[in-house]
Amino acid sequence: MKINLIGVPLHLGADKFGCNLAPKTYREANIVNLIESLGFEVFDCGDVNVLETDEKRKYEHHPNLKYLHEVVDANNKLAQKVYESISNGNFPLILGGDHSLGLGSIAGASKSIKNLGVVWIDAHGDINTDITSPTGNIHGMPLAASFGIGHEALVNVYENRVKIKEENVFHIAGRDLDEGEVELIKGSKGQFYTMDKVKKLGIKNVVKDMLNYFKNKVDAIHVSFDLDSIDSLFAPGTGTPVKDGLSVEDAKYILESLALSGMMCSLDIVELNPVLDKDNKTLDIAMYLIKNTLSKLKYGLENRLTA
Ligand code: HAR
Ligand code: MN
Ligand code: MN
Ligand code: MN
Repeated sequence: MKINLIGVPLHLGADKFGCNLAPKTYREANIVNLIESLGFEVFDCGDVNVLETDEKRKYEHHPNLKYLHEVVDANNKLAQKVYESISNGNFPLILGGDHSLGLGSIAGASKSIKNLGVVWIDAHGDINTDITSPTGNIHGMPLAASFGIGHEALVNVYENRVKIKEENVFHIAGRDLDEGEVELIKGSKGQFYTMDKVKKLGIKNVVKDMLNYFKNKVDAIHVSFDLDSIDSLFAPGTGTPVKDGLSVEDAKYILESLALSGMMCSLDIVELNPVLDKDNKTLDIAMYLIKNTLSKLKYGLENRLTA
């Protein structure tokens, strides 16, 4: 098994410049060496090519889906890379870019894995639609679209099918939810462990619930980690920072537990905005989390094989 790096220099889904520079920032910080030092073979698949556009063409394709064509195009390309990586027996590490890339990651992973679970770690719900979104930013919509709710251009990204079951979603660290999102969560079959709930239960119990929930339920789990899930005090370098979030150690514990479970098949790390970062604080956290998570992945594979 190799680690496949896939860069996604996309910011159009956030409509804010900066996170498109993150893949380059990770590479300059020697992410390849870091992963190799853990004993993995790394193959860098390079960056997904993002179409050029300009501000004036934001609403060219839809009045409340900014840069729809460009975001869908990038996600189609990403999905194919993720699909190829997993079906070749490798582990794709997707480096964003804005979180609209979750569309492509999940589309690709769910083509390889029939009954895919998704853990979405995020201050935001990312379950808006073109109708509920107050911003029109597609990075606020990918999770809902993946379980079939939203505009058909997003639901049918890459392939005309619903990618995951709503009940296969486990969302952690939500604390900045829009009205429409709160409504959707009320009647949802998915699991939503908001920050309030995390504080009440403690992170150990959240992880216990998560692993129990997925046991015998899914074939593998895609993990989508938005750096804004971490308290903005520690991780200021994201486009939409929110305070009162996870500690770095909480995030590490969630990700390591998933790696150790042997169920994790792919990982997104999204929303690093190097332009907004302070003293590389957020970059350093991202690198620290990647290092610790991947270092547990081997043990996870052994668990899976001996289970
Ligand atoms: N909920 C808001 C919206 O829909 C903000 C979404 C921000 N999303 C991300 N990804 N940073 O989580 O626009
Ligand atoms: Mn266009
Ligand atoms: Mn997000
Ligand atoms: Mn977010």
